[in-house]
Amino acid sequence: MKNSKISIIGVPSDYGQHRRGVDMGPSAIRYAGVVERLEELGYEILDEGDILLKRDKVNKHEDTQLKNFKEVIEVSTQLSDKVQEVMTKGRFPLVLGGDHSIAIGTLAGLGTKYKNLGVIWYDAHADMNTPETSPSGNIHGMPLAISFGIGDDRLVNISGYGPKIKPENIIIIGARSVDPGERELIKKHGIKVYSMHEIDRMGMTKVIEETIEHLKKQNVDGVHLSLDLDGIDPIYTPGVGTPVPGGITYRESHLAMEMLEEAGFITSAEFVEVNPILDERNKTADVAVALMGSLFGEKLV
Ligand code: NNH
Ligand code: MN
Ligand code: MN
Ligand code: MN
Repeated sequence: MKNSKISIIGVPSDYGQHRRGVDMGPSAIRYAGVVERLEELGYEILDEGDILLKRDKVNKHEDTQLKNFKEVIEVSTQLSDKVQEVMTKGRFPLVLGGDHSIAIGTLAGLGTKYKNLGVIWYDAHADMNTPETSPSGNIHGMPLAISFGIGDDRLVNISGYGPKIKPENIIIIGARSVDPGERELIKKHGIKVYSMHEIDRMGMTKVIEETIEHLKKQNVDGVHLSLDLDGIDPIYTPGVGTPVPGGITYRESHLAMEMLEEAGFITSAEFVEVNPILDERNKTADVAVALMGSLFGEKLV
């Protein structure tokens, strides 16, 4: 990674979905040794601690059917500010979730600096539902659509502007559970998707080569990796709220991270959906940290 200074931002939010425990994700990832692992690679790590959440979960639906709407707005706004602060200090934002709704805040922060940001969405899901198409009312199924301008206006305009990213700069990798409304948005906006079919068929090497090529052609001024641990097969990462079988393997994921590191263009990252309550002996957090190792340049020899 070009930037040798990393700031870790914990976001213990479970507001974007209905299963408790994912709020303990940042703790589990710290326990799995993220700071030591990255320091070992020569980075200067600053753990910024966690975004403070008021735990008085009211669960009022107000004028929307979206779950914990007010809380998600609050977390997103705080996180956006924190990401901006970290970038002002010239540091690499490494965000630890928390459920994937936190990406709304991460991207809101990043978008203040990067006007043509590339986004790699490593996930079993497309996270492109809207209040109208969502099967669950869970905001963690919506952050990608929200960030390119589709969804509840108040979420689209977090930090006072929106959209944050362009659909042509998005690449989804690992999709295998896509809802009908999401499929329509993918078609309508021409979002680039490497589903499990393409990964099986082309191999991860080609998938990442094309990803890098595409983002370079788009002339992006930064690349954000948003990695949902459920993108990986639940054999390796069982501690997630919505596991989907038939996912990306451990080895393929390492290869992907290593190739992204070699490309040298990742400017921020987030690792989300680690839920230690659903996990087996912190396996999922361990995988998250191992993948961070590869993303930040760990080499065997
Ligand atoms: N698509 C479903 C929904 O909108 C599930 C989303 N779950 C995720 N997304 N974990 O990454 O509720
Ligand atoms: Mn997700
Ligand atoms: Mn997912
Ligand atoms: Mn490796």
